[in-house]
Parts: sequence; structure tokens; C-alpha cells
Amino acid sequence: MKNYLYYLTTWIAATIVLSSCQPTDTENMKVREINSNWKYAQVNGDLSGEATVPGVIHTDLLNNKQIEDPFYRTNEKDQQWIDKEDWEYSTNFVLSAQDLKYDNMVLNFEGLDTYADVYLNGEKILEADNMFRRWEVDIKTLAKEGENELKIYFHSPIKKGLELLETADYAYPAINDQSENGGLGDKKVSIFTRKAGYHYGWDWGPRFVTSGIWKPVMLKFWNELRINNVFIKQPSVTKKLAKLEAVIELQLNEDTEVSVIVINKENNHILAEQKNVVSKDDNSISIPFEIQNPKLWWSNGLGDAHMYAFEVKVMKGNKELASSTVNSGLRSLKLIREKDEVGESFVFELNGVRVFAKGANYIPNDNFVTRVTKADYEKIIADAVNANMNMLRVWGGGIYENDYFYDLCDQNGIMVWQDFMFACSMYPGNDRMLASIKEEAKDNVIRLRNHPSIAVWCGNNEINAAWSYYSDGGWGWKETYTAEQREEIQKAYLDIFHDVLPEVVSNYTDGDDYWPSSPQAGFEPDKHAGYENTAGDMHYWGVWHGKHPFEDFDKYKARFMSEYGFQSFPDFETVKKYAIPEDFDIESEVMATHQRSGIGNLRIKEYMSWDYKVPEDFEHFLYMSQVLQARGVKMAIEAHRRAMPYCMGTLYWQINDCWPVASWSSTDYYHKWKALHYAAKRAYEPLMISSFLKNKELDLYVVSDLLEGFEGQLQIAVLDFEGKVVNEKSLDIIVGANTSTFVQSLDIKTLVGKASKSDVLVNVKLVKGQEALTTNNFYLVKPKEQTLPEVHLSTSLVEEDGKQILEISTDKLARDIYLNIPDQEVFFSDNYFDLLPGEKHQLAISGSGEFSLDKLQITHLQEVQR
Ligand code: BMA
Repeated sequence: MKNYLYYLTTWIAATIVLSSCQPTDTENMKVREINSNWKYAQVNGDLSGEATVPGVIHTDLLNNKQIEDPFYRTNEKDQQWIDKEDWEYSTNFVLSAQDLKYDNMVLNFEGLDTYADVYLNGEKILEADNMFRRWEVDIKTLAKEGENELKIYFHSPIKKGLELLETADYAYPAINDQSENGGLGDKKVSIFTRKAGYHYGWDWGPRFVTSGIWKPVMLKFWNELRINNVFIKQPSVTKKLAKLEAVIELQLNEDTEVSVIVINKENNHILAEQKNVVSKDDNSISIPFEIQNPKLWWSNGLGDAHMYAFEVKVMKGNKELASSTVNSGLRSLKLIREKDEVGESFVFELNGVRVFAKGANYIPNDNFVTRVTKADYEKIIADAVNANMNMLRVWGGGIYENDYFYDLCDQNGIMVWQDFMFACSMYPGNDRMLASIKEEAKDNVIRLRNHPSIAVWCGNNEINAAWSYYSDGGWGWKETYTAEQREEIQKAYLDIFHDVLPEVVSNYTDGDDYWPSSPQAGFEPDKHAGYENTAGDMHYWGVWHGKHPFEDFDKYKARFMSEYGFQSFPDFETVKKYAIPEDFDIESEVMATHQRSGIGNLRIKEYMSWDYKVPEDFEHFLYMSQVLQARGVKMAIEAHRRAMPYCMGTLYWQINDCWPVASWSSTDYYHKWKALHYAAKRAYEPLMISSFLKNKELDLYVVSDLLEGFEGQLQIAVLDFEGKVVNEKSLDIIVGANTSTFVQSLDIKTLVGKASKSDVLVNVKLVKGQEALTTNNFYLVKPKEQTLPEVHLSTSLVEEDGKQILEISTDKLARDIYLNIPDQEVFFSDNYFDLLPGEKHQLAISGSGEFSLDKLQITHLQEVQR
């Protein structure tokens, strides 16, 4: 992993703008990006300036110093006027006589956000209305030699939305659309526009409804033929043989005889060659081929995520007419839903292995995604890998991510649960909307289908549950509508999620799995998810929304836990970036602006008071909120893993943030790991010892993702906080392969003997032969019921193999040790850990500048709970 400083500085510089596809020039195809000399202008006002493309109006105004940093303090409130304006973007590009000689010339818009009228040399060539679509316009007849003028008129998405609301017969639910913050009262307009839902606000996000050219604009020229698309289908992949099929779609001027070659770029080996006569109307070529003993693509933890590069060349005689390279990994990956004694399984099977999915939900990395850099993407995926994850869910209220995101998931063995972009709202289902959704789905499915990481396509986030009756365990949205309206909204729902989307997945992928809504208790639309499902996936928000205690994570488990979580505040170092000392109170206006869940602060305080003393001090409160979040989510992850193979996946809400905010995230906007990310890394280790505390017993489990079982030993030591051994025992166990093994219920009275259970901890080690494989500590009472001793910590800093290693030890038990160097960008390879008396712990420090022990700040639970 590259060091944190590298990511941070690149992030701050934020100069590398990602292009969603890599244009390649070949002899026959010329690609030119139109990304320079763009200007923007306010249509009904005076603001104008140089524009960055790809970009959006907010970042252009910011770059030209016409607005302040949108994320600073309460600036968001003053910037709500921007989305009510129309904006015009324009540039000129020059075409040579040579350019005009090409038979074909198109303008490609990889993404326009959102209501955009495009004019070339004064003529309207496109009316775009869906942020998620790609557009291509033939400009052969309109383009001229010399200067060409390109103008894009962006209509205010809010004004357009209001017009659509006017014509609608009723309002639609959109619980996270912060219309009030946008000055619109209760007018929720987000649902009318195919645009990222979170732009309109969310319970972790601000409201910035952007406009702009958010993906590259390209000019493409070619002569007789071009490759529109290559799809490497994988009809059958086993260890011994991959049966594959390259499906190549061509676009050509006239019927032509071509030969097509498929090459394995790794060794330049020709995998297949086929002669075809292709016509203008029937231009798809299918070439079967095989690879013996293929190197398979595995998810993180199970093996290499091997990628193949397939080059396709279209030849006419000896002349290459077009070529294209597709990267893909060979694997069979299926969502297995089969009936069993308890219900129906929900498990991903990769190359015949039933994989327990470990990961998190993922949201866009910024409100202004065009400034997310390659380094940001690399960092977030590295953080997922580093935390032993193998799956991320690209959640439906954001965007279909950038190609680079999926490339990284491919390379790192991170499976992707891909939502279509629909979340927590009902949507109109008129013909225009359905047609737009269909094209959006096609564009994105075709763009992403070669990525081996894509594990499932999911219709939407939480809509099935939200729409259904209270009595069915739902949120009861339908109860507020008349029978007629209900029928109409329901029809739109079924059309989108049970007709249009599954049909696109089935027509344009190689049998990829589709799941209509997350969560759902079965495929059929009436299978609403509640708290008791024995089929499908589950979002468990009893902890947090329902005020259930953390212990209930063990009670409510389904076949796949695709959401659950708990909030925390960001690190103080992060807070200092958006707030000033007078704001340092969680109820201050600035801190409240950066906390978008109405119940957020209350919930954090209430849960904190159940398990800890609630500190008065601001910094201590931030720290405690992170320790609390980590404690809760760790309990959840362990409960879900203990429930293997009944439960086969756990994705907590959420790995990242789109701005600096109090939220459910485990890494913040600046990629700073919260206590939760460190806890998740431990809880997601392939081998994990876990326990569940009952009244009189401690149930011990060992969970293993390893594909082979083994014989080992559990060494159990009951220690007091000064390190004295109160009791010890050792158990011979057999650790099952790829499952959870219940070891024993330990009687607490026997375990602690004369000691008090509030004064001891249970340290358990898993040992195989002489090798210590993993360890975990368990406490028998809540933290606030413990009297933690005063501690003396010793630290030293050494350099080993060019790395700065911090060694830390303690005389007595120290809990939740948090290391920080104020005002310095540092990454500690471990943090927020417990240290046993006499234990020495080594961890690496990386980041900017010299590290000095004098500046090292150590916080621990006993200090904060005093
Ligand atoms: C789930 C998500 C998000 C939301 C989160 C926290 O419902 O799907 O909509 O941000 O919970 O409330």
C-alpha cells in the first residue's frame, strides 16, 4: 500500500481528473478529448469563468473564487441558489481538412449532469436528460473545417423538477431529499430526474444539486469500420477449462469480409481467429474459444485476482481495421438461492466455493465526484483490502461508479454488489421515464459487464420494504395513497424493478444474477423484508433507528446482512478542517450542519450512556463516539460470522463519506480511519475467535474462512487488569473449514472463581502446533461497570527496513488506546486497541514529516472515563 501522505497530497492537489474510458487511437480510429478552453456563464446573471471539464458548476465557481469552500462550516446554506440557475458551457475546437476526410465523425458525451441542450455551430444536436447515460451524436454533416463552436445549456435541475412536480397528480415519497434545506419547503423533486439521489441531500450528505459536464467529451473519427463493443462471455469456467466467447459488435459503412483475431496479451498467443462477412444490419460476431487450465479470478483472501487482457483485432487482408483490448478475469460467480430446512440460502459461490462476503456499503467519495482522483479510488480500495474485505456494495443513491473503481475491484479481488441508482423513493413510471431507465441500464450494464468483480445487480435500495404495509413489516408508504394512486405507483415500481431492469440484465449479461431490491425476503415483489426473514437479504436497523441494544445484533440475523451500522463523529483532526474553536460543541450550528441525521446526536449519546460514561469534553466525546461505534459494529460482524453458514455475508453501512460529517462511515472524507475501520480489519480476519456473553455463560466460537479444516488448541486465560492469571485452561478443537465452529459454553462462575467478573478479562488464543494464529479478548461486563486502573504506557520509536515502528507497552490493562500526532498527517497501522499488562505492541507509522514521540498524543478509555 502506498503511504498515506502520498494519497493525501494527491488528494489535496486533486488535479488528476479521471476519464471514464481510455480513448485509444489506432490507425483507423482517432479519438480526441474536448476538455480544454471550456468557459461557463450564468444565463441570468453575471458569473462566468474558465471551466474544468470534466467538472460541475459548484467546483468551477469554487476554482474561480466565486464561492467559498462548500464544505466549510455552514457555507452549504449560502450556496443553494446555484441549483436554481441555468448555466451555459462553451468551447471551440478546430477540425482540419484531414479530420473531415474521415467517413465517420461523432461527438461522445460520457456523462452530462443533467438537463443539457447541446448545440454545435448553433444547431441543437442533443437534448440530454439523464446523468447516467452516455450520448453519441453523428456530426459528420454539421462539423466544418476550422473553428467549431460547442455549447451546452444546462437547465436548472430544480426548475425542471418543479415543472415536473406541477404536472404530477400527487407527490412521491423521497425521505432523504432535503427539500427544506434547498428552500423548496416540502417539494421533493429528486424523483423526477435521473440524477444521483444524494445530490439532493441524505442523512449523511449535504445538498448540492450540481450541473455540468461530469464525464469526458470526445470526438471520434474513423473510416470503414469500428468496434463498438467487445464482451467476453464465460459460459463455463472450471479449474481445468474456460469455455469462452468473444462477442464483438461492429459498426460499418458497408458489408465487408473481415477476419477477427482474439489474442491473449499476456503471451501474445492467438486464442481464436474467424472469418466473417459482416453487414450493416447484422454486425455482431461471436467467436468461441477456450483456455486450458485458466488462472482463475479469486476474491481477496481466497487467491489471486488474476486478470487476462484480451485483444481483439479486426483485419481486412493484412490491414488492421480496428482493435480493442478488454481486461477480464475468469471465474464462475453465482448468487445461490436454494431452498433449505430453514428457508432459502443467499450466498455467493465463486469457482465452486461458497464465500462469506465481508465488506461494507460504499457511497460516492465526494459530493462533487469529478474531483475524486485516482489516488482517492486507490486509497479506498486499499483500505477495503487492508481491512480483509472481499465485497463492497455500490449503493443505489449515488452513481454507477467510474471505470477505474471497478478496475481496482477487479485487481484486488473485491466483489461488487451493484445497485441500480434508485434509493428510498418511489419513482414515476411513465413511458418516457421507463425508456430513459432502460437506456441508462443498458449503458451501464454494457460498460461494466466484463468486470469479474460484479457479483450481482440489484434493482434498488430499500424501496420494496418502504412501500409495503406496516403490517407486512414495511415502512407503510403506500398507506398514504388512494387505491388508484397506489395501483399506479405500484405498477411503476413493478415495471422498473421486475421488468425493465431484470430484462436488461438478462439480455446484456452472461446470465448475471439480479436481485430486485435490497432488502427483500425472496425474489417475488410481495416478499417484503422484515426482522425475521429466513430468505433473502436484510437491512437491520433495529440497532440505531429502533434503539435495540448492540447485543441484539446476535438476535436479528438473516441469510445475508447487507446493511446495519452505527454513527460516530469524525476524528478531531478532521473536524478542525471544517470547524473553528467556537464550533467545538456537538450541538453548535456548524457541527449540526455536519450531522444530517435528525436523531444522530441523540442516538449516539443514548447508546453511549448505556455502555460508557458520557464525557463532557468535546474531543473526548468525539473519541468515545468512535469507540462506541467500533464496539457496536464489531459485535454485529462477529454475530453474523458466527452464524455461518446460515448467514453468508455482512456489509456494514458504510465505508466512506462524501464530505466531512458525523456518519456511519468507517473511514472519513479525508480517508482517515475511524476506530471502526481498525475493528473491522480485526473482525474480518480469516480466522476469528468470537464469543457471545449470556447471563451465566460465555459461548466460544472459532470462525474460519480457510478452505481446509485443522486441529488446534484454544488457550484461555482469565486475567485481572494487573495481569495476574486468575484461571487458565486449554481446549483441543477442530476448526471447521469455511464455517463457524461452536466450541463450548464456559461457565462464568467457574471461569472467574473468586474474582469479580468486572475486574477480569478473558484472553483466548488459537494455536496450531507452536504457531499462535489469532487472539481475542473478552470482557464480562460493560465498560462502564469496570474500574479500569491508572496506567503507565511506554513508547519507543525505531526504524526497521526503512519503516518507522512504534513500540508501545503498558504496566496494566489499557483499553481503546488512540494514537494521534496533532496537525500531522499520519497513518498508524494499528490504532484503538487494547493492551494487556506487560504486552508489547509494535505498529508502523507512515505519513508526512518527521515523527517525534514528544508530539505523540495517547488517549485511552480510562483517561476519558475518569
Ligand atoms: C440505509 C441506507 C441509507 C442510509 C442509511 C443510514 O437505509 O440505505 O439510505 O443513509 O441507512 O440511515
